[in-house]
Amino acid sequence: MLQVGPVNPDVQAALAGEFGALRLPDAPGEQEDFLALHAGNIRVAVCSGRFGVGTELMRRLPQLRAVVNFGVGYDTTDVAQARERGILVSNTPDVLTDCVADTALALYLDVLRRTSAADRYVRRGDWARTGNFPLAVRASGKRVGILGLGRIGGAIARRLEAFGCEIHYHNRRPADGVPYSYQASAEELAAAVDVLVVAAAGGPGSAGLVSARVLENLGPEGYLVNIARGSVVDEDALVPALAGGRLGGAGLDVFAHEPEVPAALLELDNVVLLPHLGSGTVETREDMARLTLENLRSFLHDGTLATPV
Ligand code: 8YV
Repeated sequence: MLQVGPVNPDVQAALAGEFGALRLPDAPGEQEDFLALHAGNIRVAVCSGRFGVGTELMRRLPQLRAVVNFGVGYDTTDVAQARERGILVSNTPDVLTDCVADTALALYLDVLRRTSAADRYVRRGDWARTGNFPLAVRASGKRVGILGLGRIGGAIARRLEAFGCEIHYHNRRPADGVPYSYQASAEELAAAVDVLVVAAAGGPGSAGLVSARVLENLGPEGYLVNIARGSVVDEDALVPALAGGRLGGAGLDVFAHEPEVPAALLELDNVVLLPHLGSGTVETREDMARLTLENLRSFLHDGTLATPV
């Protein structure tokens, strides 16, 4: 068994103890020797977050039969190759839906009502020095577009309904039985709403879906919230749009090159920046760890996964 990259502490403890997993060295220079020695014996890989079983690593593991991923997103693993070779892949759906949706709402409220910016204003002593904080934008009753109305997108939409928002969405195909307005493209979705919330899965199919044109359609009065993957947004277009006032603001939990955040964003007061903490609560991470280990034990027991992708 192989551990790829850092994983949650509970999973880590089980991997090192119960499963006696080997850890792939982080330094690329050391990986070569490690793989020369162990690659032929690896049947299961466990990974998380930014570190998956990508194209090259998967090619180097001829006996690989399962990839167990801590996290709902598995865009760092080469699922096309896995499918071709009959390698099973699991993730941790459902258990993190509420927390990630809560994070989207936190960003939504923060970027529109400017609570983090106002907090900085108080801490700087500006309230006493210069008077009241400038007025923010109303968060209730807005037109909101959900890009990717899956489990997490749906949970975000239900929360926004309670705020009296008018919900639009775009998926590849209209979803059955949802009461929201379908828009045929990301461009059309952005043109129809005040706030665009990105909840689409990452990976090659969604890369750059929030393009310069989408941002232009949102416009100077529009806002972007992203709790999905940085790759879904054209970050090279986003940063100058925010800096140049061509987009009203953004609440971002994810970035194209994590943990790097574009330096220009740090200077902007109309941007809320989080360090990819969407699922980051004690309870949810415990549930994710439990589900990861359930997948692992199930595979070792009878070759099946509890939550295959
Ligand atoms: C990370 C996430 O997996 O589930 C996902 O897809 O992005 C997160 O929950 C988590 O931060 C562990 O790295």
